[in-house]
Amino acid sequence: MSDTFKHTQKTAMPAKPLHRGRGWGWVFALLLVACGGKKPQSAQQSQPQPAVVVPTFNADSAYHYTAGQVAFGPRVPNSEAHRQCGDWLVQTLERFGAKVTSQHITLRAYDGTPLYARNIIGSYKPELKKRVLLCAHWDSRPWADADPDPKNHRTPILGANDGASGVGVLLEVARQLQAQPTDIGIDIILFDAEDYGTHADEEESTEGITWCLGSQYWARVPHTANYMARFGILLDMVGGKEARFHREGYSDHFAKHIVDKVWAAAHTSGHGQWFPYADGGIITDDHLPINEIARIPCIDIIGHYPETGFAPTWHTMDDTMDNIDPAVLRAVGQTVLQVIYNER
Ligand code: AHN
Ligand code: ZN
Repeated sequence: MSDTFKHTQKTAMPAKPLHRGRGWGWVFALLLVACGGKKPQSAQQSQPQPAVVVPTFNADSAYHYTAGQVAFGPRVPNSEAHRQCGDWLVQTLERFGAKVTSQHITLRAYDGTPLYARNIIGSYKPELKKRVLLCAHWDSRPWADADPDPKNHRTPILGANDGASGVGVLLEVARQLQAQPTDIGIDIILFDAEDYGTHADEEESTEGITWCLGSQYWARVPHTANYMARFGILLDMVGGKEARFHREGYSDHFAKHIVDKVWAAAHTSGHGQWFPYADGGIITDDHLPINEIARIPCIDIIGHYPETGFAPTWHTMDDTMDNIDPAVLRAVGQTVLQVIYNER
């Protein structure tokens, strides 16, 4: 159908417009000569920019990629499920056309445990200088230390929301990037060892952050020398039922212009109700080393809840697929697409 329409349009046009076009063309050429070959200012400004077509985020795909990670079981560093999920993430990004780099690193947890960790970076248009960084953590917490039942305080969690949701959204973004490339380069960074921070029963260290170990490493030793991006967006806990996204404190401190840009994009794309212009408090997360160490302005889109701040399933046995809402994944995913397809 559309082929026929295009064909009809092409063949229906010629005679009159061609003639008229040639006539005005001479006048325009004379004008150019008269102006010394430079187009007048007003003509330059009125050049129409081709309209950006932002692709439609598929929330069912993002949900499926979230479930795909959870199906491995808890992705706790040093476990078999963690190893297997890491391989699957690399394969999936490669299948979606990214150039994938892995940083295999041994990190030291706060309790001395060596963590055999892996940061996974999927790059699109790696040759371009104009870049945006999108990130999430792919590991899950080794303990349900916020579970209402103390018997679970040493049991690993599934981390459907806390970990898998952000990665699920980014895998769907990767699929979209393969189908329709952006003008700029994109790096999707999946950080490891975010959630091996101090157990709730123990004293939090006063020197250094025990969380975000993978991102702290990457911020010191990026996957390419002298790496730089215009800005970064971190997704954390972006699938929980009833979530809202408030402006996070470090994001507003280090990258207020990016928070403004992203919140405006949420409203433009019709998801404003999920992104109120409200204060979400300050949260130590993977965006902090990216701002402080790598010096890239990076914001955190993180689910916010009225009483607790974090989701009620946070670090509990209830952080399962049953508590993931595709509508929340969509609000975040479509907003991210709205931002990156408008960068040039
Ligand atoms: C702290 O609890 C210090 N930061 C929250 C970062 C986090 C944990 N994100 C997901 N899990
Ligand atoms: Zn966590």
